[in-house]
This record gives sequence, C-alpha cells and structure tokens, in this order.
Amino acid sequence: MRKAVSAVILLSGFVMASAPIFGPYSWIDATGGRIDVGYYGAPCIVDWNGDGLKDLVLGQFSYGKIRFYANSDSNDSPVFTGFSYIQSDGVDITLPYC
Ligand SMILES: [Ca+2]
Repeated sequence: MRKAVSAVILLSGFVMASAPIFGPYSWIDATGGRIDVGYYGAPCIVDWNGDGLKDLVLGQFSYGKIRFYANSDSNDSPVFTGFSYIQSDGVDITLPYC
C-alpha cells in the first residue's frame, strides 16, 4: 500500500510539474531593425559581460561566428543596439559549419 501511495504521489508530481508555456513568437530588434542572421540562428540569453543585464549571444550559420548584443536597458525590457563578434586573442571565434 505504501508503494502504491508513493507511486501516486510521484506520478501526480510528474503530471503537476509545470511544462513550459510559450507565447507567440516575436522578432528581436536591435538598433531599430530586426536581427536577421539568415538561417540557423542559435540564440542564448545570458549576462555575458557581467553587468547584471541579460544579453543576447547569437550564433550564426554564416561563417560560424558568434554575435554579442549587449543589453543597454533592463532584464524586463531589454534593448539591444549593435553587435560585435565574440573574439579570442583579437580574432573572431568561428565554429565549424557545413
Ligand atoms: Ca550584460
């Protein structure tokens, strides 16, 4: 009986675990224009520069480069202006692409 109760509790916890809820998509703008990397963009929201604001790090298929858009406003209402490519030792980092 104890195992059955545990199983029910575990199962109900599994079912009650909140699944992500996604709203409609929206485009991300930077400097008044839509960010467009062509195709196969790989976005990541992270505080890249350590200022407490979540930035946009965006991998692009073209040349395998990685863009960095600094957030200049707030985490609730991020504003992205221009971007720079993430570098190592002064050279743009590139990832293999096909
Ligand atoms: Ca930041």
